Amino acid sequence: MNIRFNILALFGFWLMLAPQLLKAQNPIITDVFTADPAPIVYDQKVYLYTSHDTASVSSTNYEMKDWLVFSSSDMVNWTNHGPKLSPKDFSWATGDAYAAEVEERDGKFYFYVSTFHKDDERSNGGAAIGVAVADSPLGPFKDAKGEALIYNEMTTDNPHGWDDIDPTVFVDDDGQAYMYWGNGSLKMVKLKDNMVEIDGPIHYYNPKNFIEGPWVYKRKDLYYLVYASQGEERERIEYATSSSPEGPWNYQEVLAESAPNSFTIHPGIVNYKGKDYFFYHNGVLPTGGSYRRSIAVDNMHYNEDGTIQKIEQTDEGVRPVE
Ligand code: FUB
Repeated sequence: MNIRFNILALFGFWLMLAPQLLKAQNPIITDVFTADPAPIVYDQKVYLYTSHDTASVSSTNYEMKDWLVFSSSDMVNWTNHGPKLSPKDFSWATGDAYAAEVEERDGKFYFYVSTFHKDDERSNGGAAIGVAVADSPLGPFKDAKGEALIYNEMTTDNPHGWDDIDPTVFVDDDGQAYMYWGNGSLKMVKLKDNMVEIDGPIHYYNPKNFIEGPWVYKRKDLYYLVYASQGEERERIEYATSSSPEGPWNYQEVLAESAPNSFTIHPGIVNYKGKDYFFYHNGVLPTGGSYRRSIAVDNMHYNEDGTIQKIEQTDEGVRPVE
């Protein structure tokens, strides 16, 4: 009787502790190849918007047809909601579905995407940014403008045709929205309250070693610009801070080293239930690589002065959140 009771008690104790002992595995998504993580927290869940790598093993370029959405309540178990948007949903677009990000405002979800413009009367082609909108984080998303928000001819500081990629949108406490993006240089423009029109001129910045993939957010009174940068052989992540969303941006340091088996790395940051998380992608899944990437997540820690401790990229990932 006593022995049986003790065994049952031990089993109950183990069941209670198990969630704390368990960890996710990195990469967190293993059934498809995903890249360019863009997490948001909404209604007690993390929604993770991702690029979708479909290139063959022998391919030497991207093949990216749509954007996927995943969600989780514990940062460990992720539900795949499938493709929710594609360049085909924008009448003016053609080509690949590069990095995207979703921003919620007043119950609407704005899906900012980088893709490519058709050669037409508005643009001669090249990378462009569009925005779709929905009433739910899972869509259905529809082109909010019927035309690109940013196209190649609108930015003049870089001659290459793919400099208008990787949008990230940040809404400050006073309600002003800012969009940042770029490859080769960082660009910023204010958005109107409707989130689908630009408001004023485009500003240009050259953060140290900047390549692409900006992620901008505010913590306490400090603004953070985290970005993919020129590493030794592959991209890595560096960051800068500012007392204003308009800069100037003060360079800090390398935040994450290059990701294994992937030329690119791309940041996505959230605070969920009091903990800070750093999403990125690598190429470590079987048959993975620079065009067959996979998303991982690790813990992020701030120092007292607001600087961020270097990210440790782990195989184990993070512990489940209750
Ligand atoms: O995924 C395509 C491109 O690779 C993204 O737009 C960049 O940030 C890099 O991750």
